[in-house]
Amino acid sequence: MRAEYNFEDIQNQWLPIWDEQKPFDSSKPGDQRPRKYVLDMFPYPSGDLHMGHAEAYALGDVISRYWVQRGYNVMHPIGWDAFGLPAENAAIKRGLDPRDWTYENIAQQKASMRRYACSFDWDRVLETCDPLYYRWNQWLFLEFYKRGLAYRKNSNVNWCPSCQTVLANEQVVQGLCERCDSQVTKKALTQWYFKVTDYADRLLDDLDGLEGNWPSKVLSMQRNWIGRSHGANVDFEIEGRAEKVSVFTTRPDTLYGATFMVAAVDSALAQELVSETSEETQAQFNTYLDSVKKVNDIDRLATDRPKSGMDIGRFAVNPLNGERIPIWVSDYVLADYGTGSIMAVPAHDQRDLDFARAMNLPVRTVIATGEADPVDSGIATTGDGTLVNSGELNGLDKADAIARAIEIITEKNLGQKAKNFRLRDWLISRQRYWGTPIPIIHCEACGEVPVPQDQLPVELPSTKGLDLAPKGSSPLGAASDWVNVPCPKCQGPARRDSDTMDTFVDSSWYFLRFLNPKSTTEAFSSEEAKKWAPVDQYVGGVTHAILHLLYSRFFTKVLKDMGLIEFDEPFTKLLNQGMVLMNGSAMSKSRGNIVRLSEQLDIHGVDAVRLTMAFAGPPEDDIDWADVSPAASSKFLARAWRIAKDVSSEVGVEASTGDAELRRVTHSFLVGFGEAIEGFKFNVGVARAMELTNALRKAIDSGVGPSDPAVREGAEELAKALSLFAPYAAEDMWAILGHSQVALAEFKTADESLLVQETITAIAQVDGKLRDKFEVSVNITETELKDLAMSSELVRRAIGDRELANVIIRAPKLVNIATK
Ligand code: ANZ
Ligand code: ZN
Repeated sequence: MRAEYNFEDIQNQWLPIWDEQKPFDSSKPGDQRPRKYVLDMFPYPSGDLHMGHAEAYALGDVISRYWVQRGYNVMHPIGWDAFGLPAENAAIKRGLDPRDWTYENIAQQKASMRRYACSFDWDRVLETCDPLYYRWNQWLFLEFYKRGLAYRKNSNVNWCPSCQTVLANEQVVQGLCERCDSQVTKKALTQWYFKVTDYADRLLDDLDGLEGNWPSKVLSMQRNWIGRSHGANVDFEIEGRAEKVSVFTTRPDTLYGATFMVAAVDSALAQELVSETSEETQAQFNTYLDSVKKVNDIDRLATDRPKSGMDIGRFAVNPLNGERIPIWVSDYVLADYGTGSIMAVPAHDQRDLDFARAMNLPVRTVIATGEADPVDSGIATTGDGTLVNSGELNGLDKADAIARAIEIITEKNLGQKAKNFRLRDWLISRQRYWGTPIPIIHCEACGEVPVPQDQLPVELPSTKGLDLAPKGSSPLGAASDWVNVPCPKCQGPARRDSDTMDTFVDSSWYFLRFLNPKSTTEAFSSEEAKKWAPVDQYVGGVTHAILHLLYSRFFTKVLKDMGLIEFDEPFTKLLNQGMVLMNGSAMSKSRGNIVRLSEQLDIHGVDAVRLTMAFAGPPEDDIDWADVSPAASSKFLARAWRIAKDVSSEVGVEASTGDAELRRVTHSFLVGFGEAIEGFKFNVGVARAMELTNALRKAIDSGVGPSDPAVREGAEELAKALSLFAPYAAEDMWAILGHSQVALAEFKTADESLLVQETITAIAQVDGKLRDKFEVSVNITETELKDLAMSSELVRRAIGDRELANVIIRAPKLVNIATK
């Protein structure tokens, strides 16, 4: 046995033993333990593990290990989100195959995870770039296609000129490409979409069921992203046009206040309306349209942007009051939201008011809200009030007027109740190599033909002879042997679709693939899903709070409708860990503040780094590595380790004969520790373990002594608890205490009878007279006792309005108050 705590020796001893023992194997035949599924968001193999991974996996491990030690069969798998641009860009830069780059990084990360003692089930592993995995992306795509949930359309899409690929709305951050920060532009392209909007209502409504189990911030981000609004579509007649134009409004109550109409400048309607105007107007329109194409949607909607637009000289007729209003085109109305045109009510809508003021258009108040006049103040009034200037709506309040207006337009066939979502369909095709090929063949005679099942997977061709550099169309298009195939239907010449799928497709269902990751006959087993899914606890960064979670939720609902699973939501509970910072800012090469994990592990050891991550604060907070002390963690671990060394009683000695006070400390530790971990207060859990360590040290060094059975009991529970944070030290302590495999050692159940604290009667005197009595714990502090006395009605009455001269406290028995 080693004489001193030495993390390096301990790591070297236990790592190979664990590799053989496989304590986290979750598919042992006949395993009767209840099941739990704990999942960490899988990493992108961009290089070796960094401090961020170290935090995420340390925290995920606390939860996973905890439930194992509470007697559960925990499934805790790991995989790699292995497709995507960084591999491809690295490959282009260094002339490598993206496969080699990716698998080298995976091997490196895997080795680091093992060393880091992640409690993964190493028999449940996947890589999304493996044809064994992505063939099921293709299968799912075709299932979606059958159901009309995968479709192709031509539209103006976000285009990154530098990555030379389309981007989903979600990948455009403040007008810039999420990956390379270039200004994103619009381009008309035919692309593949998943019809997420079919599920918008369910995606929104089911969030209510996650309340309390997901961070409320994430729930509200999801809600905003889906963005449902209720209102009406109202039909306006257009002079000189047979069909009416429908506008979406959330405020049909303000119909009488509509003083002009605005069509999105880039809408089909605008094109059509302008085509019947003078050449001069058309030329002016085209110039304006060209300038707008450079602006992205977010900027277009910004209220603080100067308004632009033009009067196209045509007129609409208000369906309620027959008023003739001019039609304008502008960029502040979006072509693909609602109907692409609006009725403008400048008195009660700020953007309309800004526009009216800029263009000198009339403003008419139709609801008296008591706010300042919008014409004078420049601020639209949006509050509740009484309808005015509004014919049959006059006198109603806002809510009643909305309801009444909808009734009227419905009765008169002028429109109907409507709702709209901010959520758009998900653009999934990418013009890049390193992704899942879209399993469709284009035939001139037959059109889109799905690749037959027995020809899946459509594997990526080799990169030999392919130029991967971005050029606006997929590099796969140039792989002529691969791309030219006979049509599966008519055998005529046809071409494979050369786009690949957005990698968010890969991560939308991977949690199900872990159920049987090597299956060649199905995407996942519905039988296994009944046993394990949904994921009980999901752990990962808040950066994935919108898209990844939304898409996984969408897939889950589709899979349920396909009859493959029985639940609606993939992740029952969600924990978002914070980030690891250095000196107040995110680590980055340009700042030169990167802390290397491998270096930290070399200096402090795995356990100290993991413990530091857990102890730094609540998991959702950021950790500043400059403010924490892995050296102190290491010192603490040495202290705890020495407790195990000092225990001198026999293994299996009866604890009940041990020191009663120490037993009370250990058993109340068990309660407090469990509560802390289950409530995600891992830092509190560590603090409790430190308290137990101190109590044990004191007991060993004082009268109780190292041979007392209560010392062994405490030391054993301490080793089990530390196993969550510092698995190496804990395993070593556990071995010193005469056992093996601490990772599977279940916590003792706290003995209630030991928890009752002794109480005593305390008295409060005022000027020598007994005034009140309290039942208090023998451990009550002076302040607690004083507060108790001072809040007593009887004591306060006895003091009256006299000033206090002196208060003497003798905890736990006496408070003596003297007045002047
Ligand atoms: C008249 C009105 C009066 C409006 C009023 C608001 C206040 P949300 O809540 O985001 O759904 N709108 C409709 N389609 C639009 C488009 N394609 N681009 C830009 N704006 C559009 O907003 C719905 C409101 O935004 C609609 O209700 C419409 O203006 C505008 F006192 O109609 B409202
Ligand atoms: Zn054909």
